[in-house]
Amino acid sequence: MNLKAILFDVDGTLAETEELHREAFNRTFQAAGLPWHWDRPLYGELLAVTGGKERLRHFIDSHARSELGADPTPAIARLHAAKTDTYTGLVEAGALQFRPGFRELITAARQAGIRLGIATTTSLPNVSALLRAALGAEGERCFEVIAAGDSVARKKPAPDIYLSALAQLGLGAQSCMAVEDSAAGLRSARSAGIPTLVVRSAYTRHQSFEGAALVLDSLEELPSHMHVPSLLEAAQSLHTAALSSSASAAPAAH
Ligand code: XBP
Ligand code: MG
Repeated sequence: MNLKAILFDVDGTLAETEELHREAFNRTFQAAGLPWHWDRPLYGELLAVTGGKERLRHFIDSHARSELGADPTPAIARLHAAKTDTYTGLVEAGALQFRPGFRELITAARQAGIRLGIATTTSLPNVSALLRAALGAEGERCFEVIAAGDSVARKKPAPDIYLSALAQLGLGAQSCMAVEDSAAGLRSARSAGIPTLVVRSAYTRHQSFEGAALVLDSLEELPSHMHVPSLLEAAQSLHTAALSSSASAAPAAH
């Protein structure tokens, strides 16, 4: 089966975003007069909870239960909206760029008629700001589907966001490939049945990635791993290899 679409995660995959998310959370806490500061070790632990609102709720439940009263839900919504404004402002000011190879892969895939989608836990305004900053004013239009944030009931590691992207594309899982950076993202994509390339990021290098088609530290390593000259050919070869290894690993049909 040929590769028909590539589905990209955003945070950690297209760009190393998590330090900027952390900065935006901390600026928001300070502006709200809250005595909280998320340092790197703490944020590394908090990343186990995907989704900014969910992460905030988990932090409040585990570290700051008394500070927002009996029902923290309205405060979480306000804080998260302020954090999104801060984060998108920083992205628009040029704080992020794509990781090496992603722009090239996106360009080559578009030229070859391979469809592109996004499947992410992050909020839609964050995706839009990054795509515009990295790819120009028309950046969002490179992607036929942008499945993001609260558009599904369950965030990664549940498969919902990938299933939503597949449904919008009208494609089966095996004709696509996902690109992820985290164990939660890999689980989400694999639970949806999609062969997955992992490109580890700053906060995910220590995680384990059983079930990935391949694990790299940079997308630029992909062509040499697949013994082909270009990123797109490498993605296509990896997809073919992933399908044939999953077929050979499947129990024989009787
Ligand atoms: C990324 C996330 C996101 C961001 C924050 O996970 O968990 O929550 O950290 O974004 P993944 P919001 O890369 O697996 O999709 O604050 O907008 O939720
Ligand atoms: Mg990610």
